[in-house]
Amino acid sequence: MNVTRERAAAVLAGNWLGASTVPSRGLYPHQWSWDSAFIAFGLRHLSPGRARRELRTLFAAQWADGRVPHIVFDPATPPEAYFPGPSFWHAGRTSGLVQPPVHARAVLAAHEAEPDREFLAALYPRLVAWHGYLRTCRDAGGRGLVAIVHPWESGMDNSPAWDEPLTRVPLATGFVRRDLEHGDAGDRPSDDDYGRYVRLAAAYRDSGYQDIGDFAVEDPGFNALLADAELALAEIAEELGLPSDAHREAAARLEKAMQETLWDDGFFFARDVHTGALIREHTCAGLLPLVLPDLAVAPALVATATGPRFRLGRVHGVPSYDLTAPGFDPGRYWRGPSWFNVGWLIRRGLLHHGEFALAAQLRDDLVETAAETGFAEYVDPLTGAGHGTRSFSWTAALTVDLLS
Ligand code: 2M8
Repeated sequence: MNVTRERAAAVLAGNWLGASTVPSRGLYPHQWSWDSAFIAFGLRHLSPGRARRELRTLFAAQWADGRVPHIVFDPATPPEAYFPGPSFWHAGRTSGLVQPPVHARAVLAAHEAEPDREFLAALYPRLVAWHGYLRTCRDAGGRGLVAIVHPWESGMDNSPAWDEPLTRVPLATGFVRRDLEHGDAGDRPSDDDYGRYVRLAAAYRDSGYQDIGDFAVEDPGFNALLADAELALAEIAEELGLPSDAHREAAARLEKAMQETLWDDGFFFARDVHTGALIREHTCAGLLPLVLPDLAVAPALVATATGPRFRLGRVHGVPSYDLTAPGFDPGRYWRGPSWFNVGWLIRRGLLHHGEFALAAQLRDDLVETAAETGFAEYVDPLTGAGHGTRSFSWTAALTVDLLS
């Protein structure tokens, strides 16, 4: 076995709780939704049974309305280990927010690693309900696109694209940030960001997790991943001998709506649902539609990715934010650093669109950077230096996948 793969497997073993994996032992001591999907992509090569278990555990916490919660709290972990913990959410063992829907692809990949019809049949209706919740309850703009109601739902918490819509949200005070006990303040979101996150989450909680509040944004990353997930669901349906047209049509509708309403000047931008305006920040979320195999504008989007804003192929990974923007910060969370899940997704997109040399280069860089940084949470795109926590699960899992 390759040494890096062995080290990555050890990280995943160390972060395994028995039925799910924590993103990291100190900073994120519970189960996170999209982390678990990325983790399953790696686990399937090491232990397909553990990959299935990871996903089953997450979906066991699915709400009756179909939403898959963004955090499932581990009952054995002290509640004060993470803020906001279980008592904040008033939602039993879970939070009430969601995260990008990468799960259908992960379920399909786990099945492909070791076919298990019972697993597939059990997860299929849950995935249908999950996507159904997003498409119906979250179409706040009426454009056929999902709106996220909190920056945490994008998975890219302090993305510069959220700065403008967040100006409407007052600051909460009187809480203690547990994240700063584990992370360097310069690598994490600011106190002002946190104040707004907490206020927004509390307002959503107090509405019974129903009302679209001050923050509602159509994120191209989230919507592209949902379209891709619908395509994966179509494949799952076919595998089960069920009709799949509705899933392919849902994917096509999402792609059309993104193309018609979020695409401008060679890029996919987020839209602020309250103002109706595009948020003209170039973040890595706008590159994620590359995961869609029949994306007509792929050549133009690849040109943006390889151009001065992202310099794909000439920096480490895929920068989370425009390298030419005055606010670009190579070490601060989602405001510049390269994240491994994004690099892994973009590599898949490059393969779809015939960019084989660039995809191979990105793969080699991701594996090398992951190994050199001890599976860092994110890295400086200009130097490759690690930032955030180390022994981070999705970095390790996606490295296993790239090496398998
Ligand atoms: C980060 O988000 C959480 C809140 O959900 C946090 O900052 O505490 C993000 O990077 C998110 O994408 C990720 O899923 C989560 C756990 O790794 O951490």
